[in-house]
Amino acid sequence: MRTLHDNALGLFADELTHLSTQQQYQAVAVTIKGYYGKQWAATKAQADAKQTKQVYYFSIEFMPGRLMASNLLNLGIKDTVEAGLRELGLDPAAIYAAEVDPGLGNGGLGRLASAFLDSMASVGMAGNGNGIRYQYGLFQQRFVDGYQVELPDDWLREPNMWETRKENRAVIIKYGGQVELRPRANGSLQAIYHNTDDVLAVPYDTPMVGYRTGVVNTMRLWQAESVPGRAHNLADKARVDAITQILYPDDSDSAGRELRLRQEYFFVSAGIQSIMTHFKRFHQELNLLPKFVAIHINDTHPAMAVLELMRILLDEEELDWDEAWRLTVATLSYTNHTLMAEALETWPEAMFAGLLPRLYQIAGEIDRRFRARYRQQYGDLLVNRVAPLGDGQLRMAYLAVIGSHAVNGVAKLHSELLKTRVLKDLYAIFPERFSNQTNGITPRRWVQLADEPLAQLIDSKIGQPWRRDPMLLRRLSQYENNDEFLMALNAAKLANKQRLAQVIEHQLGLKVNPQAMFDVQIKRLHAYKRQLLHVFGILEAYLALKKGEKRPPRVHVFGAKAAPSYQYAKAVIKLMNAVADMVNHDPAVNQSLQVAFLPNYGVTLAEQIVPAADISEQISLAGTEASGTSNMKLMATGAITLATLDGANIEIRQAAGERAMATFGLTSEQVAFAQQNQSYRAAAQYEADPTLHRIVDMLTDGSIPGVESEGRMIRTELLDYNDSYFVLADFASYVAASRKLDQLWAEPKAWAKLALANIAASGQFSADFTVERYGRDIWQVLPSQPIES
Ligand code: GL7
Repeated sequence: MRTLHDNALGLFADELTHLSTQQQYQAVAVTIKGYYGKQWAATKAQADAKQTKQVYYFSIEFMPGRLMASNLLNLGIKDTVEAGLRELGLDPAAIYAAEVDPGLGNGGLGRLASAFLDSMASVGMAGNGNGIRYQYGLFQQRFVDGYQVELPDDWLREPNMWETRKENRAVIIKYGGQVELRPRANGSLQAIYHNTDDVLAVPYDTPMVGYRTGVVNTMRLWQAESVPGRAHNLADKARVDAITQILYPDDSDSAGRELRLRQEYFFVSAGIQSIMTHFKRFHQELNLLPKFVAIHINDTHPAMAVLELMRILLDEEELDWDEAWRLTVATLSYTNHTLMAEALETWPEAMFAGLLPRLYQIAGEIDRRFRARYRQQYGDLLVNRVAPLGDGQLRMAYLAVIGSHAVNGVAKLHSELLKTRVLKDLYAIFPERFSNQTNGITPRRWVQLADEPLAQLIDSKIGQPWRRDPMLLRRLSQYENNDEFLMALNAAKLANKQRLAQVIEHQLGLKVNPQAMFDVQIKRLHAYKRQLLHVFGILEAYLALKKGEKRPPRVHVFGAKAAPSYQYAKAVIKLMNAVADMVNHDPAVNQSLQVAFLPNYGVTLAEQIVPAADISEQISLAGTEASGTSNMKLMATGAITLATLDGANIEIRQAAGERAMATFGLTSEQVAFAQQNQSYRAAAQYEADPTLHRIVDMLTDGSIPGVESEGRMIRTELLDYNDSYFVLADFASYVAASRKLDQLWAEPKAWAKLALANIAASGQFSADFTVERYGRDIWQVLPSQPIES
């Protein structure tokens, strides 16, 4: 700990114990950097020396979460450092809590990207992140009078201790202007740009420390700055800075705005330029590019990688079209993350051509060749539907499929629906490109760090090897009839619930009963995820309790942000808070029913909620949630899933066993059938079920104070617009499944046995396995040797 004292003095010219917790955090961070700095350099040196193939994961979002505890765990020095800190009279937990959580993403998609970086380092794969260093992350959510209020997330106000600015690796990004094509001596065309608007992209590198592998990979985030000497006034500078100032707070929907297009080109062009520079330091032959480089397009936002790589190979490397195209397709791969049609990004041709004229020309040529190549065989109609240009738009998802050698969905059902619905026509042309790669999570963050009581219990029974290989959790099955173990499992859960109860009391001033069943739904607020169905379940219990029925006590815990412009989602938030108020203040029910809606859901809050959950609500309308990943985190810490047969829920049920999950609701086939035949009548459900009738009426008859306009909006969606997400259709079976869990709760050992079945089966959802499958099926990259340092 000598270095820690020196670092404190060096940074702040004061003794460690005199510093603020934030300053202590910074001193500890600098000390930790000393541990991994060598490994980081060695990882790069070994990759260069051995020429290992590099994966570049292009993602417009990353949500790494706080990194201090995770870095210590992965370096294998967490216990030692914590003991040292305590000896100095410092509190490790308080120091960890001083770190800001970089919320550079909206939800599951961004979190998955970060899990993959952690996993690639942890299986020894050479994996790099490429994204944007937003000055402001996803908004901070507050509730005022039950309404969502958004505050800016000024996450860089305190210094970011992990990143390193690499000014010497900055590149220039060109927007706008005109392109002139001049014939070269060899007959190819030279592109000359006039009057472009140039912006400097400066990389900031953050280490991704592997779990006890010695591997330290890099997440590279780019920041926009004026090219030195070229900003003529403050307005110029402000326009440039705006490019990386804010994260678009839209979940799934494409943000049809020019600034978003600028952001996308910014990190795609910067990333590809830096990849090419690095590649060319070692190789003269461009045809080796796919042998040493894999570029992954994470969802549609970086799809213009197809155009940018073509531009560089054609214009800068002077390859002919066919060779450039062959290399581009062989280097790129694409993951689709959603079934929401509105999220298949498209750009108006005029806007795209104005901002990126050369890329637009290349898109036109890809479109022309695609049509010429496939028209005969597949017919004009099909080709028109999926060509890169159509209806005056550039269709980025189609471009991504056409320009990649591999395309995947993120759970079995989702990948099937891509083939049969969303990307059906392109599947007809390129069937060999399609595969499934079910999502994963990092059990290090969610079990080892967030759920220490469980992790220690597991260690005490099967030792520590599961920490490296989570498939070994299967060995816990031998305790399924061991009463002592089952009671210990319940005790570990109770400890986590007590901790969450403190958070709830601190944040909401609400005292909840830790002995109650904790029923958790944590995810973005979206109509298809059906938080409304959960609210209806709460109202069902409320009415039953009011009538004097007995129910085992439940605490409903929510976390959810709504996109600021998504009015329906915001109305549901207001309703949730109003129902919480009504229930929590009603002495006739609040011994058995409580609702805690914690504001500002994100990675850090999830770390407190996940281990405390008894029930995991995964209740999206079947056929709408691509995969989900909170479902995996929650099962890994022993929650029992209350679920529709959607996304990865289906695979979780297969893994844990049918009995270990409470399922309900229409299947995706039934939903599709009802939609095709327009056979669903929401009003008929409302008329037929008196409880449902009563609940829907409560929205507007004043029973729930303060939701007049929101209640009307929701009622209109349900009855006048025929309930787009089948909430009323699934209500009865949802309540029945939930009531079964009430019965199970009465038998703590039976409950613990099912929790155990989930924990023991959770290993297969480690993202380590997911990235290994991507490596084998898509990137042609093997997990490699530990670093020799
Ligand atoms: C999402 C999906 O909605 C979610 O089901 C999936 O688990 C996640 C990661 O693959 O990707 N797609 C998307 O646009 N967001 C998601 O979370 C924001």
